[in-house]
Amino acid sequence: MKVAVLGATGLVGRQMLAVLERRGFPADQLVPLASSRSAGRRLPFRGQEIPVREVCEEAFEGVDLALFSAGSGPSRRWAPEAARRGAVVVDNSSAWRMDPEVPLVVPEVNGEDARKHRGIIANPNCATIQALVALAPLHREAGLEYLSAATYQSVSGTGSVAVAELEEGARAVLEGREGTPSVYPHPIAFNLLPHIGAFDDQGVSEEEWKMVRESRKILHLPDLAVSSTTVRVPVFRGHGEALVAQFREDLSPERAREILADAPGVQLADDPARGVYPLPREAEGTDPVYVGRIRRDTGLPRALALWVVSDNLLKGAALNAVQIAETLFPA
Ligand code: 11C
Repeated sequence: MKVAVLGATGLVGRQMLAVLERRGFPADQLVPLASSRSAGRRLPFRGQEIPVREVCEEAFEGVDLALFSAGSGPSRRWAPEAARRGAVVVDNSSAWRMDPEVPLVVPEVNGEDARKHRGIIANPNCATIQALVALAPLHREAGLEYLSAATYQSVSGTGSVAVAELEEGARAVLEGREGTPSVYPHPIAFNLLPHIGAFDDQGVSEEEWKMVRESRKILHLPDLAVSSTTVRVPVFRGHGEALVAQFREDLSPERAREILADAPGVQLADDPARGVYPLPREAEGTDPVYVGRIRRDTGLPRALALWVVSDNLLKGAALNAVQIAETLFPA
């Protein structure tokens, strides 16, 4: 089997290679692809250094699986081309997510949707994935009616330039210098930016709409009520989310813990009296969606509050994409 990775030199692309290798994905040949800027670089895979090729139409010839993480523009340009040549594309950008012909898949939640693909499958936004891995098992038990999500999203969600901006910004503050932000509209170090993606004329950000629309599509709940405020925080890796979920049936925190203890992809970290709750620095580099601080919501009836953390580059991106591919190409 021939596997191409477009955007292979980016933060997520490099994780895709690492996850393919770590999980023993049955690839006979790997073709890392990128723009002309990165072509010629070499990337490690299974003990070898594989040269990165510039993406072009012919690069998809004979490819069975193409993992894309190069942004929406390249995805719009190349995904139909790769699919036309017979590849299944798992695309990590937002380009195809809301296309009714394209399944949007979190394997633990709606893995069966992947089989309905017509050549392209969309990988959801990181913040949506981790919320739904935690909520879907509770929804199956009690029927989700309303979700409120306040997110705390790390700078690696923006890319390596933002990671460098946080590093340099933190150094600048500690040395008493003025930092000059270029990626974000304000300094991110020692700050909180309630601004991820552009705002619409109602004041809702693109990231907030992703939480709303993607959750509805993945859960097959087109009318689900979702409120969201998405915030960029000065953390390198790992997104946190404060969720309030209201259900049709009453669901106790004890029952929710029982369900989540056996839920695929979930790791409970819920003993707050002993200081045990999910933390981005503990989640970094690991696969699970960590769930803790499970309690009855103090404001709404039949509602639970939860704190959910996961590595946005792994379950939020590369790992979920490879898991989708595994459902179609089992080892
Ligand atoms: C962030 N969630 O943390 C974004 C990154 O639609 O896949 C991924 C953007 C997307 O900024």
